Amino acid sequence: MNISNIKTETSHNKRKSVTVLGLGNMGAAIAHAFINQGYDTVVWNRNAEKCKPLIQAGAATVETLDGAVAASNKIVICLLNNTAVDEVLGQLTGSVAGKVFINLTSGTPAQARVFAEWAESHNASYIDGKILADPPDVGTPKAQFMFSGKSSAFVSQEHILKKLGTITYYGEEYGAAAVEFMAQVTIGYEFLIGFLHTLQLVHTEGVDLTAFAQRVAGTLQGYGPLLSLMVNEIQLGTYKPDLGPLQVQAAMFDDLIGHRESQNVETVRMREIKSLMDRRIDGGHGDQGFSSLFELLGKQ
Ligand code: FVH
Repeated sequence: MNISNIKTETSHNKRKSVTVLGLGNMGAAIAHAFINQGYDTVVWNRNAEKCKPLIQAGAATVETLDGAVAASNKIVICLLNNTAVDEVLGQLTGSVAGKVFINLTSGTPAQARVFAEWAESHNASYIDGKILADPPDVGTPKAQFMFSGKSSAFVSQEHILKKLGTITYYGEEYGAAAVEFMAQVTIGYEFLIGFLHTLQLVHTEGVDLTAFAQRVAGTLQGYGPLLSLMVNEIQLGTYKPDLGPLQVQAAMFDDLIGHRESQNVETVRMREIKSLMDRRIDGGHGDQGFSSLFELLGKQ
């Protein structure tokens, strides 16, 4: 595969060329979105086989990683994890001065800051991006993209980033998008593992899971105001008895745990909540609400 079919970076198409490093499920979806939007899209993947469908769709490719990075001023990276990103960036030998690296790989705020330092030390710019979407949604408003980094760099790339989906900018602190991403993903997993536990429980009791899931979806509608109320209580430090006083809530937990045990459903998470409640009650806060457990969840 040769580079000859790549238009050189001239002023007329400077805004219309992009390189995508990483053509897994998500990376390929991103490359397709750029191709569909008429961008001169250069693709690279460690396993070059994955370039072929993109070439058929209109992408260009090059033999080497350096060549792919040299072919555009916008380098979008979407690899399995930031260990891979570190490995790939470490393989670059050419100058990257003046380029903008847009890293869409999942990762931590600390990793974002390290890559930003790398870019700045090579006279390049860095935008950290995180994705809350499934690959088929990329290129539609359903796909949520979070970004952070220097506002000048973000604004200069906003036009192309908008082509990927609904974008939100979290500010100049390089790790800000990753903070939001990690928090949103964590809440999702925390909720969904609880949901799976409860599906096990109702399943053992012969409840129809589809109907139950619909009822849970309805109940979740009411959680918005409760989240704001709990944040307010944490900020005030007053901990009004949301969900009722802790001592009343704790009294119900022996039954909750006993019921799960009787159905051979895992009780580890319920026991963790009960022990937190007991600690708060023993500390003289039995009249406070569930939000007061917040006081026990930081470094003790
Ligand atoms: N897929 C999804 O639904 C989620 C949605 C939310 C965001 N994630 C994140 O997107 C990143 C990429 O995920 P992915 O689904 O594309 O992952 P894979 O299909 O497994 O592709 C992984 C690509 O990474 C390349 N790669 C892995 N290790 C290395 C390495 N050491 N050096 C160079 N490239 C590496 C791999 O290359 P190859 O195995 O094909 O040669 C793929 O291109 C990810 O952060 C998700 O958390 C997706």
